[in-house]
Amino acid sequence: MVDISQVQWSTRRWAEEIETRLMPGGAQDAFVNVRNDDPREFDAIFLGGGAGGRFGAAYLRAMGGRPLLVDRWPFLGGSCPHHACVPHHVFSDVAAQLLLERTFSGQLWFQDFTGKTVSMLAVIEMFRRGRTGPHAFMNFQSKEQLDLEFILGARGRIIDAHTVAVDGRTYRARHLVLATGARAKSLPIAVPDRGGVFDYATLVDDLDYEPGPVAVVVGGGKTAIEYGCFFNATGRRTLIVSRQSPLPMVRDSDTRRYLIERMEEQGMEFWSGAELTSIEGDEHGRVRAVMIDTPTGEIRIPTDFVFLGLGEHPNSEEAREALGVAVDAAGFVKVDRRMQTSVPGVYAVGDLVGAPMEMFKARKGGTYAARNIMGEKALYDLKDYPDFLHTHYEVCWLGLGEEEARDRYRHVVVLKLPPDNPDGQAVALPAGDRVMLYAMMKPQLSGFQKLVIDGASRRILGAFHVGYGAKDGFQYLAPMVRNGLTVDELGEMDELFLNPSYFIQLCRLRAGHRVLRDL
Ligand code: FAD
Ligand code: KPC
Repeated sequence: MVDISQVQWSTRRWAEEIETRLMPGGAQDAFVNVRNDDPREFDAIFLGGGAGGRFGAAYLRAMGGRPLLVDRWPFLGGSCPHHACVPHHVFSDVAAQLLLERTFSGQLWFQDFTGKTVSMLAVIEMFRRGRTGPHAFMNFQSKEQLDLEFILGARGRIIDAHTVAVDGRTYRARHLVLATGARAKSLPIAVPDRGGVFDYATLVDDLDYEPGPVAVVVGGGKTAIEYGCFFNATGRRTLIVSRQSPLPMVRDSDTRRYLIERMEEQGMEFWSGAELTSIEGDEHGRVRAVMIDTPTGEIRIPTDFVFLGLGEHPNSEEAREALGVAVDAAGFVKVDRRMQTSVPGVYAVGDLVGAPMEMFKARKGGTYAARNIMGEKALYDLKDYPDFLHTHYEVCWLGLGEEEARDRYRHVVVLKLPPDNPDGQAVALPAGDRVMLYAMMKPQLSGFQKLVIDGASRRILGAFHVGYGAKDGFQYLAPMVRNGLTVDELGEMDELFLNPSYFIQLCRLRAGHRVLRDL
């Protein structure tokens, strides 16, 4: 172990130290940042230093408590910077950039992209090299700015509700916070053992060859579509194989249709009602082909690259065995609104406790556990929250889709862009940041937006946006909508025109009507 409690490392030094520990055969000794001169007992051990554990520990420390963070990886921040959100955003940036390159290939200053394939391996190796930057910052910020104590690069073993063994020592605390996250689900069929089948984690850790011309993606949820769009944008034939129709979480059919049409336009193939039934390996044990059961029969697809986007499984086994915490049918740890498990004094947060599998829930859950441990009665109320995903676009939404709104309200009004044009021609709106070239030269690619309104109360019920740059706005819009934001109030806001979402101006154009009308 390396005792770092008395040293102050720069982010560069942290990056070097982390890199050696991530390399095969590199250093394996743990970083121990524990103040042995502090006589106080720990208020909580956070087992897992991802978003949930790190934010929980930081909040508890800020309240004057003494947390100890333990993570098996040599950095804090967890799967988000290593396997999940950060690589996903890298790949989605690549997909958006390549949509632009392919759409305007050979025009203006764009190079001729005809028939070109972009190296996936090069993008992934670039990410592998770059990810230690955020890792290093997480350690630096946690130690030098947030004043956190931690042990990194060593697995924690739960002894009881107050005790964890790490790196040959035991640590005791008044409380235990389980924050061990989740892992990708695997396929219930035999998989060739020498490579070719990946999930979001193994893709970035293990890919060591340039995938061939066909990518088979299994699943229809966020990860399947996000990674599928990346594979497609690099120039590969991309099949999305799913039992159900893709993107069920986008609960507005106009928005979903716009997204699917755009992806199909880029050549993506949606094989819905289908199932991958077997994977064929070659003589070296690498994937050679897959069999897909479709509504019209079984089809063999030659490929050397299969990506699984099947959802996640909680890392709850150890807590169940050591403590007997109650879990649901899928293995997620059950918690109450204080983030307490069924075992007194033991809390759980983040992906370990189930949907939504999002950063805000992990981070906020951590802070609610901390507040309760520190004696406050803090109830986490998971209210209507905004959501997003990427295709080649950024897609954001909140509240009700049009169909759901019509089921619940009598006078539903819809404001949307582009309008349904009588001759079916694409309209050069919405136009805004990052879609101006599309608006001028390929209008059907310039995005889609929709507001769903209750005409009787004039309240906003839902908002949907396909484009770029609206994600930040949705974070702030969501609580306003929850608090009853009306068309009139939204129309009264000051837009920074040409802004990514046209909601303000659309509302202003209609707010004068006593009886609201569609637009
Ligand atoms: P994690 O961050 O996974 O942390 C768990 C930690 O526990 C890990 O660091 C692990 O090493 C440690 N651990 C486990 N067992 C032990 C043990 N016994 N001893 C020591 N340490 C242990 N969410 C968003 O909001 N935005 C996004 O863009 C986004 N993109 C995503 C993309 C993908 C592909 C995926 C899969 C998820 C994405 N998410 C995104 C979800 C987000 O990554 C998770 O919700 C979040 O990382 C969960 O944080 P956590 O703290 O619960 O778990
Ligand atoms: C990009 C970045 O900030 C690293 S991922 C965040 C991990 S954490 O702050 O612990 O939620």
